[in-house]
Order: sequence, then C-alpha cells, then structure tokens
Amino acid sequence: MTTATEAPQDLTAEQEQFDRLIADDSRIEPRDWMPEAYRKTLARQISQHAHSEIIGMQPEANWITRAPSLKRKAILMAKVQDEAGHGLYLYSAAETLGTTRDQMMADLIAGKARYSSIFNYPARTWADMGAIGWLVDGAAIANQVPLCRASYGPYGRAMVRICKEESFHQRQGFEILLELANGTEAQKQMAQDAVNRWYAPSLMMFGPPDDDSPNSKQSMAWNIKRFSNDELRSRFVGMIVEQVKTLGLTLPDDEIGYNEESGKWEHDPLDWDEFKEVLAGRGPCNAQRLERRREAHDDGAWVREAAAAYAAKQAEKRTMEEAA
Ligand code: BYC
Repeated sequence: MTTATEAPQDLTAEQEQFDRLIADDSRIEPRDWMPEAYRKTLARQISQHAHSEIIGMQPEANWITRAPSLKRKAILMAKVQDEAGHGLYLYSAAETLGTTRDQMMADLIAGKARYSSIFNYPARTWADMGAIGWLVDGAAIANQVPLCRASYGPYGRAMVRICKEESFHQRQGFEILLELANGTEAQKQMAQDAVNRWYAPSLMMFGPPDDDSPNSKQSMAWNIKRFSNDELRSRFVGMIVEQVKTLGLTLPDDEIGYNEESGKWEHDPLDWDEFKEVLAGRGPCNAQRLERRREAHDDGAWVREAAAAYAAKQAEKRTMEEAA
C-alpha cells in the first residue's frame, strides 16, 4: 500500500524515469508515466493534425468530379482516400492519450478545435490540385519528416507511413504543374496563378514566427518538435526555390535568397494578420469547411450506429462462447 509520504517520492521517480527517456532520445509509450503537460501538448498537436487531414480532404475532393481525365480522377481519389487514412491513424494515436475520438470529433464540429490554416483557402482551378500537392504536401513533408522521430511512440510511428504517402502526393502535384506549365499559354498561366495563390499560405503552415510561438520551446525540449517553425519554413523555401526552376514557373517573392551569414533561406515577410484572422475562424472558407464536416458527420451517423451494433453483437457472442 502506498502511504501519503511515499507518493511524492514515487512521482519523482517517475518524473526521473521520464526525463531519462527523453534525455536518451528514447520513446515514451502509452503505458509509461508522463507529465500531464506532455500528455496535453501531444493530445493537442495530434488531434489538430488529425483534424487537418480530415478537413484537408475537402478542397481536393471538390475536384474529383472535375478532374480532366480518368487517370487524373483515379489518382486524385486515391490521394483523398490516403488523407482519410492519415486522419484515422492520427485519431488512434491521439486516443492512446486518453481522449476519445467522439470527443475530438465533437470539438471539431463545435468549432472548438484547430486544424491547419491552409485548408481555409479555396481551390479555384484544376491547377490548384497541382499547387496543393506540390506546395501544401511539400510543406507537410518538411514539417512531418522530423516528427517521425517524435518522442511519443504512436505519433512517430504513424508519421512514418504518412510521410511515405505524402511523398507520392507531392510528386503527383508537381507532375500536374509540370504538365500544365508545358501546355498552352493559358495552362501555364493557370499553373502560375495557382502557385501565386498557394505560396504564402503554404509558408504559414509552419506556424507563427519563433518569437511568437508559445509552444515551440517546450515541445522541442520534449523531443516532440525537432526544429523550430522558422527553421522548417526556411528549409522548405530552399527546397522549392530549386524545384520551381524545373517547372519553368516563378515564386511570387521578391526577397527570396540564401543568407550566407545565418545559413537560412529568407523570403518576403508574411501577412501574420491574415494568419490570425484565419485562425480566428474568419478565413475565406472556414465556415464552409465546418459546415461540410457537420453534414458529413450527420450523413455518417447510420454507419457509426451499425458499426457499434455489430461490435456489441460480436462482444456478446464472445462472452457467451467463453462462458460455454
Ligand atoms: N494552422 O506555438 P505554436 C496535410 C496554432 S495536413 C492552424 O507554434 P505548435 C494535408 C497552434 O496550434 C498537415 N493553427 O504551436 C492534409 C497554436 O495554437 P493552440 C497538418 C496553427 O503546436 C490533406 C498556436 O497557433 N500538419 O498535410 O508548437 C490534404 C501557436 O503556434 C498553425 C500538422 O498538423 C497553422 N498553420 O506548432 C493535403 C503538423 N500554426 O493549439 C495535405 C503537426 C500554428 O496553442 N503540427 N497554429 O491554441 C505541428 O507541427 C505543430 O502543431 C505546428 C504548430 C507547427 C503546426
């Protein structure tokens, strides 16, 4: 039996064990003790990430019926299905921290949960499918490859598979743009216009500047985040500055360049007021995205009910078999 005087010592031992695992760059698993703040931070980040995948299906799903060929339709459909899968692995990872999927979904639908700012922008033309794949999935990869080494086991493991699929997504987007950029003048213009519109929002995906990022320091100390928001943003700019040359397009940025002294890629200042507006729910598509999610949730009620009834029946069958 634990006495009152032993309890704080046990907690210290548990904290020490946790600190040791983090210092050794080992993994924390769901069965391990973890500080409440670590659990809360992970549940926040992983659930936001899951919501982003699910809401992120919408701008592209809107284009499935309008894809220019059967091949493009099949590829786009597979990509959107992949995003649903990513959402599911991530909800499962978040559930290991003690929050139920029902609760996470209720928060999303009530407008209480965050998801990536990027999905509140409209996808206006077919070229946007290219720009989303190249820039949005490209930014996601730059952000998520380091998350494969996140200290929380279920999150890091989910990210490995997700990153593999994101690489395919990025290539398909690049290839859409490449084909348009080498097409008619009007197609090239459409590709350039899409890149112009998605460029700044994709840089904002990495989150606020480091001096305005309240969570980064602690998340880095816990080996959840491995690099700061600005570090990853700069790295991403360095990647796309080369790739855009192959496309024969340009980035809408006059200040882009490598700073030898800091060793960082620099870019035009971003409109952080716009970012804050989007986070406050006042972006171009926030209301529409949530409305669509609510409709989909209501439409899917019968599937959830049927699945729950089936699971209950199976459980009853098992109990009877065990009793026999
Ligand atoms: N959008 O202290 P900070 C995909 C919030 S989906 C909205 O820097 P942190 C795809 C942040 O949550 C890929 N909110 O926070 C899917 C925090 O608010 P709270 C999605 C943002 O967590 C379908 C506050 O601002 N990827 O690829 O250390 C189709 C202060 O920020 C954003 C992920 O989710 C934003 N952009 O760092 C196609 C990656 N940025 O919670 C593609 C996983 C910041 O304190 N997440 N906020 O109220 C992360 O890596 C980190 O959570 C972030 C932010 C870098 C996003």
